[in-house]
Amino acid sequence: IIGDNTDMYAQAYFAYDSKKSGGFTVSHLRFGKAPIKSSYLVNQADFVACHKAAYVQLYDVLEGIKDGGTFLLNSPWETLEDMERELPGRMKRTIARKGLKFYNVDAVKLAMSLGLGGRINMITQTAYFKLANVIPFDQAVSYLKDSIKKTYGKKGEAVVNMNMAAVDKAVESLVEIKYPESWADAPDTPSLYNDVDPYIAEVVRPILAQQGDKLPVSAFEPDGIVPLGTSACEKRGVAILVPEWQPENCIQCNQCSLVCPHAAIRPILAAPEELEGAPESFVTVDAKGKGLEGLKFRIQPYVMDCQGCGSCANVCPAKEKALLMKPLETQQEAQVANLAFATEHVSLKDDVMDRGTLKGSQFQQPLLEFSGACAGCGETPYVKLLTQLFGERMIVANATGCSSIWGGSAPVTPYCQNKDGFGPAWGNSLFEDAAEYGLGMHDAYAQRRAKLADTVAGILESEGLTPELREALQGWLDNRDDADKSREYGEAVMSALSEADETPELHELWHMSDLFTKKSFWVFGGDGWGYDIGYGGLDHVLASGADINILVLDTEVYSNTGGQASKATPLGSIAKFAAAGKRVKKKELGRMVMTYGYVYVASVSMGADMNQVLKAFKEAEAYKGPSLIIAYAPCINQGIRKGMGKSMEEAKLAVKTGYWPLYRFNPALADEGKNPFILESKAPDGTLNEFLLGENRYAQLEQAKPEVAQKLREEMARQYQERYEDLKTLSELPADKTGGEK
Ligand SMILES: Cc1ncc(C[n+]2csc(CCOP(=O)(O)OP(=O)(O)O)c2C)c(N)n1
Ligand code: SF4
Ligand code: SF4
Ligand code: SF4
Repeated sequence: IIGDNTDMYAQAYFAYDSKKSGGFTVSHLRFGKAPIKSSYLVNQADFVACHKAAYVQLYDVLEGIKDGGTFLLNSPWETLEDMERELPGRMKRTIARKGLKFYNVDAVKLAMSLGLGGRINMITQTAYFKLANVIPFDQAVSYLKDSIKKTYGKKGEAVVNMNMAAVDKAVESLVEIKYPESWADAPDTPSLYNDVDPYIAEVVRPILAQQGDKLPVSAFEPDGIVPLGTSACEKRGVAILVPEWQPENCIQCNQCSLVCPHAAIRPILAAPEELEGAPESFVTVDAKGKGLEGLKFRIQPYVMDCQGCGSCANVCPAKEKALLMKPLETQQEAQVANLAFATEHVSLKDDVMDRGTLKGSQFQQPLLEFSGACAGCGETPYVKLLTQLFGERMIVANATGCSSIWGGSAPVTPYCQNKDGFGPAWGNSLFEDAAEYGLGMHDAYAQRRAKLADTVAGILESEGLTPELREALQGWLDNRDDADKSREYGEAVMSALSEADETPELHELWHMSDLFTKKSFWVFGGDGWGYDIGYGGLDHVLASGADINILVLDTEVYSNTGGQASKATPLGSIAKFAAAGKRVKKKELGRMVMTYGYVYVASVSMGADMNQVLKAFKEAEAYKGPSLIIAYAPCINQGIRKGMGKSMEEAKLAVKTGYWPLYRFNPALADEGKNPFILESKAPDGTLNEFLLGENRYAQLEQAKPEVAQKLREEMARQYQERYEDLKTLSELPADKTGGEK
């Protein structure tokens, strides 16, 4: 606005942390009468705005503000009393010592009241123009309104009107905070964190606070090794609304926990004696279900890790919702204390229920937690579930893409370990080579385990072994390809070894102990990887026959780089490089791969059928050969109009309308004389149009080119009906005509 409507020169840069949307962003804006020839970030500012209340604690947002500058805060704190209580001492001192003009706007409250949810940008921009006085305010308002029409016009009139109202009302919400001089000597506020681990205190915390550039090289380990599970220290506290559990309504299905993209809501099972001394608000009910007799049940929200998407509450199937979204500040104190109590006093009960069931899987510790994914992300719930099923023996090769960013970006890692120190071993190489990278890991392990088997066989030929050790070694040799038994016999070998006399062979065995348990090999990536850039490798690995599992997280665009079209982008969808709607249909990766006959293939959608996802994951893992699972993953790039909190509902609609088919192709069934192909979705229900118009990627074409959109939609409906009929025919073929073989 300034660059286009004044005679001033303007320049803007953005600096981000490594989180996906919802992370920390600084917009550096510089303008003036003289041409701008430098390309530096702003480090001395006249005006600083902080748009998230939680950031006053996490960052030194006033670093570099000029004497007499202006500070605009968006927070629910409107009075001096609120500010006295909430602002850290360091911030108060800067405000007073630099004589800042200090304003607050409760933009969230206003945005909520206008139906804008957490979208506060028009309110804060208006407040900026009011305070900064760069352009006469009336003119600024009219420029803002023009920009609204330009930016949001395609999203429909309702969105435009809400944003117009935001501009009109913003100034009413602006209050000046008259602070006392005594703030100049405000004492330091105690740190929010009690970090005992020096790596967290000395490396992670400064990087999280955007002070990483100031760390000396010597702060890092020379070998580059970093601890795991460090996302747990973040406690970002960025959700506006968080779930509150209503125990009386809960049917204990654990679906909330399954769908949470951030592992920020979990069921807890407690023995009555563990509840002694529990806080009053640590409410529990009798646990329901076989194997849970005598235990108490509770749903525990992790409110400081929650991203506020609302997916848990939306998916809750209880007759009266058992989760209600409430402002963070109403929940924080009690739930932080409840979580601390649970962590310290209640043990994890992961052996009371079959971990392969929906409910039982959620009593397992997720070994992916608090990742940097966007609120409501459709990718993370799949991977989190995999870690609950196989995490302690998973080896993961991750393609570059969102999953490598939310899965492993400095300074924290969301992959963690269980109480015995086991968890997914995870690596990211390149965008284009994840499958080959995974195959390399697989082959290296195969080679090393073959060596272990030789060593064990050699030892078994020797004399003088204790009966326990002999039995354990033989048991391992006979069951080394069975996940549970290989671990059990491996543990038996280890305990028998500790009693045995040390010989060079037994010593060697000791050093190979990480190989006893059969590993579970996984390759993860998005559709840009799996359908396009990594496709050659994916095909090669599937064709190799190796026992390796590939999960394609299909957001139908290259999500990490902002939504470019891939071969998975469907006909009629707008994407970058397909601005006028894609004119060719989506590549049918699953059907192509099924032609091999010996590859396990599944197409799944968590929001549509959670149990089918579980079945596919378990079958793929158990299948002694290559597997491919293609998972429908809602994403912010799709522009779901109901919001990302409804991503599970959207994924359900995708299946009902015939847009996304559900099936499993299990070659192991062919060995039993059965048809390996099982179609698990019904015929398109005729509501495809409603589904498509609920997502900007389709609705925008309707607005821009209604006739083209209409034609493409008709073509889509025809194609999806035809695909359904093809799949139905395949599912009804006699077993020997389906091509499934090992
Ligand atoms: C060879 C190569 N080209 C381009 C990139 C830039 N790049 C990084 S992630 C990404 C998009 C990944 O999209 P997708 O595989 O669909 O995964 P998603 O982000 O959707 O999970 C691109 C283009 C890269 N890292 N390497
Ligand atoms: S609101 Fe979203 S992030 Fe928070 S607990 Fe629910 S599902 Fe998880
Ligand atoms: S989804 Fe609802 S009913 Fe099910 S466990 Fe969670 S809170 Fe309870
Ligand atoms: S897949 Fe989409 S929603 Fe998930 S982290 Fe990436 S951009 Fe965000």
